[in-house]
Amino acid sequence: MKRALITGITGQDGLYLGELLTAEGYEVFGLVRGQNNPKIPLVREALPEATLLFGDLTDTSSLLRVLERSNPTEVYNLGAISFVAYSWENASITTDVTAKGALNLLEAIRLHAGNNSDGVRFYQASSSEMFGKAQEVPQRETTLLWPRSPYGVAKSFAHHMTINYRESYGMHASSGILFNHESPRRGPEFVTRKVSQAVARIALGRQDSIAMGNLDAKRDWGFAGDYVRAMWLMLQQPDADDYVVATGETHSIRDLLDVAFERIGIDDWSGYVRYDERYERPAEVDLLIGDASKARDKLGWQPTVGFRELVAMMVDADLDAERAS
Ligand code: NAP
Ligand code: F7E
Repeated sequence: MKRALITGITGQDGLYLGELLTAEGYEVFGLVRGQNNPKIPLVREALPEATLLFGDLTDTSSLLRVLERSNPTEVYNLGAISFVAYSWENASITTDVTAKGALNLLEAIRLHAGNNSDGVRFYQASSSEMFGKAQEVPQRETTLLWPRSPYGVAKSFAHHMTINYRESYGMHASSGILFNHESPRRGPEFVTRKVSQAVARIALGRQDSIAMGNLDAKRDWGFAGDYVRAMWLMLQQPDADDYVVATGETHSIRDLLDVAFERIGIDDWSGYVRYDERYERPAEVDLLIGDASKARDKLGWQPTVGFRELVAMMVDADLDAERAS
């Protein structure tokens, strides 16, 4: 039986990946931080067979202990401080977790596996945020990185460190450069979920308006359930590599508002959206659109959920959740 260790199992992608790996017959282990993590019941409900092990990406000895206990054949490093806006206010802890945490884990795997470090396959959750002030449209694996946030800088460090461990020690270490991916499990701080939750509450008369920042930024949004399959496919290849995972379509925040409000029968949302400069960022990423042709050709991966379907799925799920509350 294959054994997988997932860091960040309490997050959006960790839950979808855990479900995928369980369905593929893996024994799943998840790293969970904190002495009383409030998301444990959620993980236990979604992944009743997974074993949860306690540790923290900033604590290398805890990672060594978790590796010994799980003895994984595949390690997926999804753990990170992942909210870009937060990373300016908390640049140092973002660097400790999102950048150095990846190095801690790579080093722990090398120490744990000894001469057999190519026997443990490693996935690093890299991000389109590394492209930042995009130097090419669409962005591909070879596009110059120009991160615009402490989060993007931290992810760029972890991406290069993953490549370095592959080249230095022959580790089967792959980096997935994933563009924004969303779902009903998305954290409420991210723009898609913020909008789907607010729109559901507006439909039910429980909220009057939403306060938003820059409506002109454009993102390549896909469905998280599709994207975790790409992570898994990367680790099934004979050789480790780096892959862009994206839909190849881009939409503005205005488009997101159009589709979300349309779902509840409102064509003109201007009276429901307020501008609030607190949601502006010190430096913005204006346009992201990915070229995932390498993932399509080498992994046989392609997205199954389009933008309108994704937004409708999220609004519907939040309407159901609101009605049940
Ligand atoms: P998420 O929902 O924010 O989950 C992040 C996970 O990291 C949570 O499980 C969190 O645990 C864990 N974590 C935070 N600090 C940690 C620490 N010190 N030690 C161990 N674990 C820690 O993120 P996601 O959307 O699932 O994304 C998964 C990964 O892909 C992240 O690395 C993210 O940066 C990256 N990524 C995401 C996207 C996207 O669009 N979703 C795109 C590209 C890359 P707690 O629950 O305890 O906080
Ligand atoms: O912002 C604009 C904001 O926070 C998207 C993370 O998963 O994807 C995510 O990072 C855009 C930005 O995601 C609001 O300025 C306007 O331009 O949903 P977001 P993100 O920053 O793209 C990448 C790929 C990751 O790797 C990250 O981990 O929306 N925006 N008004 C707003 N954003 C938020 N959150 N809230 C607003 O009110």
